[in-house]
Amino acid sequence: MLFTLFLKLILEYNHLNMSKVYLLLSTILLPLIGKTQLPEKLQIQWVEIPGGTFTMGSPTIEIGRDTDEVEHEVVISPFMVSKYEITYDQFIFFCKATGYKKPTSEDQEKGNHPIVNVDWNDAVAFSNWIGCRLLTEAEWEYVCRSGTNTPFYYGDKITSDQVNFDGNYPYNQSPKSSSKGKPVPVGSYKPNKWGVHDMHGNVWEWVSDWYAVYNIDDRNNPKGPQDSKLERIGRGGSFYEGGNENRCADRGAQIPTTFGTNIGFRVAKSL
Ligand SMILES: [Ca+2]
Ligand SMILES: [Ca+2]
Repeated sequence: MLFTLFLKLILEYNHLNMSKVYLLLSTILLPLIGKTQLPEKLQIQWVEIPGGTFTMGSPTIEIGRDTDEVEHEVVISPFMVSKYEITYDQFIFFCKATGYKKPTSEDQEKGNHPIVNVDWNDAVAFSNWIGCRLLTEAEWEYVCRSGTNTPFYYGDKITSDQVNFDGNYPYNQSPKSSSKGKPVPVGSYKPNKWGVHDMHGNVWEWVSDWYAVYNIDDRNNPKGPQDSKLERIGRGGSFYEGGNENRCADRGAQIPTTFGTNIGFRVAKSL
């Protein structure tokens, strides 16, 4: 309550962008007023990810790849990842608890559908509030692959029975399949080998890195470039894209203030 009042006062007197002010203040003030919690029924469900080494990127022979997917070896420390994309109910609880601006609910299905229409700053603000963080891009791909090295964790093909993607644009000469044309409730499809759902499709997931050419010498838990670049990264494709963009290695780049009905996020925490 104290935090919300303070935030509103600052905004009213300075006419500032709420996302940026919240980001700044949340890191300073939230530790002072105690950690805030989601209620029991909205708690994040966590999956523990083992540490390991994997090849990030795609082989040059992979169908549909882009040149920004240069293969390189990366070492990842163990961490926790949310089993599902963050949902509408989880994000709106955060908005109500803090006074944070609600994303537009036009074109948004509620309940345990993934939250959409959130920009990168919104995703970071939520993550800060629950004492978590976004995944790094390398962590994201490591979780998606879950020990596999194929274009998808299912192998080299997907259908719309496996992934919420636009099956009108199939991958690798697979037969066409249907398109739902919208997000579905999180966890509607089978999880990957590590028990994590919707890493392919449903909604794009913001990760923490700036977009740049991979620094293949940055091998241990890479966090991407530290100096400010233009775009942040989303991973995993969505209901709106065909097979190519739903591959493990595909990299989506958007300016951080981008939002849309096909962009959400999931969260991580270090062990
Ligand atoms: Ca997803
Ligand atoms: Ca791409």
